[in-house]
Amino acid sequence: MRIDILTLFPQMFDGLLNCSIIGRARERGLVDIRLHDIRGYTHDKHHVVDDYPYGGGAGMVLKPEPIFEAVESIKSELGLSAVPIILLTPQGRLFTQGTARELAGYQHLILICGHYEGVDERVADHLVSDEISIGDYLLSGGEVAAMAVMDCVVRLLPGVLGSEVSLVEESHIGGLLEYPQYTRPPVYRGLAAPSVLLSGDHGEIARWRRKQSLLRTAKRRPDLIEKAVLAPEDKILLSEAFEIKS
Ligand code: 6GU
Repeated sequence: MRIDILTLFPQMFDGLLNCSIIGRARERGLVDIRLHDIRGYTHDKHHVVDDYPYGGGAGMVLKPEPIFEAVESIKSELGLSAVPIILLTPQGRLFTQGTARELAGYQHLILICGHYEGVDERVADHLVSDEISIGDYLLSGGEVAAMAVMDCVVRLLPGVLGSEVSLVEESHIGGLLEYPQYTRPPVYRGLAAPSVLLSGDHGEIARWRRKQSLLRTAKRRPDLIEKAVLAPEDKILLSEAFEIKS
């Protein structure tokens, strides 16, 4: 996959691009990530990228010209292939694991990081194919959101993770929160890991984990429990737990 990122702050991506999963995926040629400084597509002496909002009000708005020209330059380099052009903005549709899976199916993505009070709406209306937000809170710019989207997408690309890890991600968890994990030592500062995990009884371990996932999800994320596909045993388990507690 190739990912082109348009940003006013390309240096913000240095760490992410060179470490961990993304760093390794790039080294192995599984993803080609290119940064473009929006300022490089201005033509005036001072490389101005923003201007006052029409109609007045606080803050500055990103001008359309450098963004249109940057996207057109990337597209002309690539020929006619259909590529999603995604604007990262708090006004976008909410990014989920489903969105990540959808985006991982493309050969190429273009991500545009918004900044200041916003981006001239003609970019959203006539240049981009999608607008994405990563959640209901305000970041100072789209860069952190672009990094989150890119991280989620890259780890789904074939060959980036071991196959056993990706299978767990897709099927086992199934819309529930993860169960708690423990490792050695068995007792740390008097705190024991759950004995069932050291029992060697794989059936018991699987039941314990399922129960932990269900209870933790019901408690912390009732919105996810409502959407989850639950087996009859899951429902019995949940109703018992909540009868005892209430
Ligand atoms: Cl994509 N941008 C900004 N500025 N804030 C956000 C966001 C994006 N997603 C959540 N908050």
